[in-house]
Amino acid sequence: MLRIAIQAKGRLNEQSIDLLSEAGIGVAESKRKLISRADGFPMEVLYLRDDDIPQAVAMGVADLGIVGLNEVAEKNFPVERTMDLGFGSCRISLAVDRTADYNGLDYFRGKRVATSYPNILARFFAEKGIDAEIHTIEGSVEIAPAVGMSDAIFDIVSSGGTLISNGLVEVEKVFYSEAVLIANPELDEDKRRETAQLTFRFNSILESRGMKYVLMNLPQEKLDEAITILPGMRSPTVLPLAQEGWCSIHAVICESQLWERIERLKALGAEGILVLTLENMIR
Ligand code: PRT
Ligand code: ZN
Repeated sequence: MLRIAIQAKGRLNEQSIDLLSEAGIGVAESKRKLISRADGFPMEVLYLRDDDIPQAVAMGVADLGIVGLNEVAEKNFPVERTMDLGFGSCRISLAVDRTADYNGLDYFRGKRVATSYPNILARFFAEKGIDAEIHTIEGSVEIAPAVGMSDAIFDIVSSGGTLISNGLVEVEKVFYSEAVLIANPELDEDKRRETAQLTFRFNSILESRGMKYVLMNLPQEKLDEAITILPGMRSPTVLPLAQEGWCSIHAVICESQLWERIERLKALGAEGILVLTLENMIR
């Protein structure tokens, strides 16, 4: 039986539980428990602080983990990055006071930079040949320059709102992160098979995101033209209608192309167009 570590509370908790649940795996939301048994899959769920997940997976306390790539890269424990999960996107950036005269990376020479990601920052500065003082602080990194603790910060940025409200400006985007599925590198054969079942479900969920299932009625004589407009997993499905000369056509369309395709199909005479949300796409 697999044991997966997820964040007990915080930004990745809810989306981790949602992804498991979409994959047919029921997970208790009780945040007071350390561990619980999942429904619908041979799995136990371990609720941890995100900082502890890479180590728990490296040590085999958990077989799998869902955690930000930033934590994996910072901690540098030996774990396999099995799959990118498409949520929790952010970047870790260098930011300086809005009024600073920033002129490129050389600005940081001899400067004090506050961060909760000293290893990622040290690797970046070493690669660029910049000699700076890295100050590790745990929380509220963004206030460090205002209270005189540092000249700059290296912190997670998502919308950029936190930087602006602290009078800072993002000057270098260093590391891009999203939630990832990590695995202990020494899983036995049974656990590898179960992990493959899990990633198969996750992949079909991620692939279906942004896809729509479209049904419409179309005059039979326009069918060939409609097929050139509609993609499909193989080709669109076409069914006869009781009314002579008409057919029903079904296809999967990427959300970004949806309206453009529908306008072209309407121009061909398509009627009764239904657009449905796709839950899974199994190739
Ligand atoms: O208690 P525990 O240790 O488990 O949680 P935590 O407080 O350490 O982490 P948490 O829940 O804040 O974040 C978990 C993970 O979410 C991070 O490791 C990232 O992988 C991811 N993530 C995505 C973010 C953000 N977006 C984010 N915006 N983590 C933090 N932030 C913070 C950031 O530190 C800054 O203070 O949000 C602020 C910036 O946001 P904007 O939108 O104002 O730019
Ligand atoms: Zn944390």
